[in-house]
Amino acid sequence: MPSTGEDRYRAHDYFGVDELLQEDHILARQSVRDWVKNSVSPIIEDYANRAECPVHLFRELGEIGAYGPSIPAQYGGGGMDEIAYGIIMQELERGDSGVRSMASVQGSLVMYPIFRFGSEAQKQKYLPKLATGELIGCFGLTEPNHGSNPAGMETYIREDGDSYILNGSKMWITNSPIADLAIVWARDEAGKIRGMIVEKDSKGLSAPAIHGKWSLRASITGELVFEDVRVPKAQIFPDIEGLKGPLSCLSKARYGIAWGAIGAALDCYDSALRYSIEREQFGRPIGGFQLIQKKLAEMITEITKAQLLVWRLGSLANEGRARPAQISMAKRNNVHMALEVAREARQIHGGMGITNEYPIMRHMMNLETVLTYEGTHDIHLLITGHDVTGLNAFS
Ligand code: TGC
Ligand code: FAD
Repeated sequence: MPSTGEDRYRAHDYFGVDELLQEDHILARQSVRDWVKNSVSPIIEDYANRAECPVHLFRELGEIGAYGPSIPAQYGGGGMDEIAYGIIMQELERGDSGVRSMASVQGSLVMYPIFRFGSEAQKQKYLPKLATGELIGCFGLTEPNHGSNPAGMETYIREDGDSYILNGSKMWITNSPIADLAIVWARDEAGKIRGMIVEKDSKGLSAPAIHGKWSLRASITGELVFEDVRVPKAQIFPDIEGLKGPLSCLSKARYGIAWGAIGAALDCYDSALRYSIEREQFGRPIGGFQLIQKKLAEMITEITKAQLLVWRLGSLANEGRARPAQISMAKRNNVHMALEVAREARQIHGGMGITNEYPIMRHMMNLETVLTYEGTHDIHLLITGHDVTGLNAFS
């Protein structure tokens, strides 16, 4: 069995997907992997334990090009393809789902809508500073009474001269208490969903933190409360109306999560494999017992299937052919797979598996959120159900 460093990583590439990667994919993966090893892994258990967000990482994530890897370089993005974007998310989530969330929200839910739907002035003003992490953004879609069904949103805008007046609230918003700006989705007087960039110092805007999370503890989550917030018309996205706007952003982020979850699974698998060789019971390594081998064999089988799924999805995305329903299937499958791998890895570690000597419980708890946000496990199942039957379970 490969014993150290890169050998171990190669052992995780069971079907040789690496041979399908380009040089820039490998380079991006290596540089993010190195950064995670040096800047995330040594501190993350402590931050998660204290339920504190390592905010200093926002700038560093900008330096390694983790924000908007597939957004064109002229706007500060990485100018890379969708597979590079996925691989970067995988390596970040190998460190922690909350760190991957920092990058997902900034790149896919804040930079992407500005790039895709914003005016040229909005792009010039915000994208370069978001790309470096000088500005931090958040994405407000979910409301206290409308999670899985954002079409029911109650947050609204009404016209007032050169501005709109925004009222309502958003719930469970990653980064909101520390964000400089929020992408907010609200209904206009005609009932259409509009997107806008709301700056944090706007009068009437507050962003209280949500406390008491047992999951994604190194990520900060909060509300967005709007009380007669004046939003200049120049801050509205000119090029999009309707739920398609926010859902397109979700497609982008869900794609990254499908890759990212593999990183969490690999970290759990790697730890379990190593432990199974080192830990002896009944006079021999526990990895020699058939029941432990069954767990490990099933873990790497499921990881490999997930790798092949995102590889193909990435190829389709590069051709602009990845359908939302395919992205839903990959997000659902891969996150569930990672959670199952974490649970099996926890068992292989025995009692040690519940401690923060190992990353397993942190990944497992994080993945409970990942299973729910960006569309719950069951909502993605229903999206597949709709796709294959043509019958919509939502209406
Ligand atoms: P429906 O009628 O199906 O669609 C309305 C319009 O949107 C289009 N569309 C999409 N476009 C792009 N990507 C997608 N994934 C799309 N899904 C739908 C659709 O074609 C249609 O376009 P048009 O031109 O005909 O108007 O809408 P529905 O109201 O029936 O909703 C369906 C449903 C339930 C699947 C949708 O509402 C949904 O996905 N719900 C889940 C909500 C969700 O995922 N929320 C996530 C909030 S953000 C978050 O969690 C961030 S976590 C951040 C972190 O990483 O920390
Ligand atoms: P609900 O929609 O109330 O669902 C509750 C349960 O009912 C789920 O099991 C669901 O699957 C099930 N259910 C709902 N409808 C149906 C149906 N039709 N058929 C069968 N079952 C159904 N949102 C943002 O906008 N921005 C963010 O940055 C963001 N970050 C988040 C960070 C964290 C840590 C968390 C936990 C959430 C975040 N979210 C964010 C919100 C997230 O997207 C929602 O929690 C998620 O979409 C589910 O909504 P809900 O929690 O209101 O659950």
